[in-house]
Amino acid sequence: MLKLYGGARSRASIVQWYLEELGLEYEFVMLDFQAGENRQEPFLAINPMGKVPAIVDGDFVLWESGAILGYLATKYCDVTNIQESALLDQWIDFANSTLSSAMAMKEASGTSVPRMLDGLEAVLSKNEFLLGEDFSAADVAVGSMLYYGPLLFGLSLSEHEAVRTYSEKLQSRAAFQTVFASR
Ligand SMILES: N[C@@H](CCC(=O)N[C@@H](CS)C(=O)NCC(=O)O)C(=O)O
Repeated sequence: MLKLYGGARSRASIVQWYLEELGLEYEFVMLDFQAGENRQEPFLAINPMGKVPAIVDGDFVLWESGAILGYLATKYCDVTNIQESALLDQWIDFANSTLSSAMAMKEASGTSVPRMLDGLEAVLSKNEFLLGEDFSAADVAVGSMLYYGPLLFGLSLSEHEAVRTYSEKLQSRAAFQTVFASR
């Protein structure tokens, strides 16, 4: 069975949300950060960076939440089309690099994040989900940032109606509730 390594209130929730969406069986291995379990063996053999999330799927080991989302989508949603796969990567990179770092930096109160929300607003005014009509790993990646943004960085979605509605819709999904409501 696939093992997901995480900690209390960690980005492992992003991967766990997608595992729940896919209806996969998995074991959640909770590391005790206070005790430094993530910085010691045996976990360092799984992720030498000492960070979660990480997964072990059979004899395959992978870390970085974005890479894990891409792997799960490819493996369990039969993403065989190279362009669909590239679009997934595009949104996952946008969420985990561009949007995430802009939110975490002081510029969050400047123009960069509002401009990104404008871009999202344009996409979500036309499509229900980021890749069109169907929910995908792209929505997990971006939806997670839209959840963490207001919670951790004071991000406001009040001037972006389509983004706010999209975010609320994602957060009402059963799989999201299963993971985040208990945290
Ligand atoms: N870009 C990485 C970030 C991973 C990360 O920073 N994880 C944090 C928890 S949210 C962690 O493991 N921190 C423990 C530490 O650095 O000691 C990802 O998305 O997987």
